[in-house]
Amino acid sequence: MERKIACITGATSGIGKATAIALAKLGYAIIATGRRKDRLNNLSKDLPVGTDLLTLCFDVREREAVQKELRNLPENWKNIDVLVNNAGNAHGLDPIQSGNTDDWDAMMDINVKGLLYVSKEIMPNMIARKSGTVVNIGSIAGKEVYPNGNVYCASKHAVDAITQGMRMDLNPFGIRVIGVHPGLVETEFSMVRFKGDAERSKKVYQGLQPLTPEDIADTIAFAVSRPGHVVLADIVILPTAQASATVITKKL
Ligand code: NDP
Ligand code: 8X3
Repeated sequence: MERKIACITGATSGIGKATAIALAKLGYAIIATGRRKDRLNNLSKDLPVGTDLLTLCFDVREREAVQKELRNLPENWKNIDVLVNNAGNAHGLDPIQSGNTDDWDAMMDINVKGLLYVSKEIMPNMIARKSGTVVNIGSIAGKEVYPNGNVYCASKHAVDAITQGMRMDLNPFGIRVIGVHPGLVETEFSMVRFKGDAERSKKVYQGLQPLTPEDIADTIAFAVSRPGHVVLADIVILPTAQASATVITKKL
């Protein structure tokens, strides 16, 4: 197969790491990004033997760092075929009136602006080649709002809006834009949201069978491997125990 390149942001854990593995299994060369250098350095051990891997360590919030890393890709890594905008997280779960402004900044800066900064660097090459697939990881929180989810939900609603806008604006260039909106997936997500409170994080997934990062990665791999004339535009994926952002059946 002709060498194809997938760039996955936030590939150091959870959905991003599972997606790197799933796309590598499809034969993609992988650009994996994240802030934790040790995780990036160890990633190759979890990828299929022989995977062509380039790791880039940067914070998606830092516009200049994003530009520096992505504008200086080695020549044979410039033609990215698939971009998975996955880096993101929730910070806190508080009523709006007692929300922490640093948490608000983090969510808007990472989930929304970070996705834009990365996309801005990668879209021109796709446009020039009139080819490419962008997968934006939204959330059920981008389709519905739940109590105390306020700013996280706003950030993911913004991802949904940006995804729809990208699909329209990139349409003349034959670029596919896919929105993937998961419900509860057991990853490091809740540990980040609850700032390292392991007990509280575990409770989120107790009494139900949550999705695994591999469930989402399989879906992404399926979506990107459809024939070029097919775009799975908008995918909501929930665990069976979850009917909506707020309706969840737990057997405790
Ligand atoms: P994880 O916490 O396991 O992974 C988050 C990834 O994002 C890590 O690789 C992390 O890498 C990266 N990341 C976070 N902040 C930054 C930053 N500032 N700069 C660069 N990379 C960053 O969580 P998930 O795998 O669950 O989350 C992945 C995506 O899926 C997120 O967008 C999340 O909102 C979304 N999602 C998650 C759901 C869930 O229930 N888990 C459900 C719906 C959507 P590092 O720390 O090394 O920088
Ligand atoms: C993550 C899913 O419901 O915890 O986006 O917000 S939820």
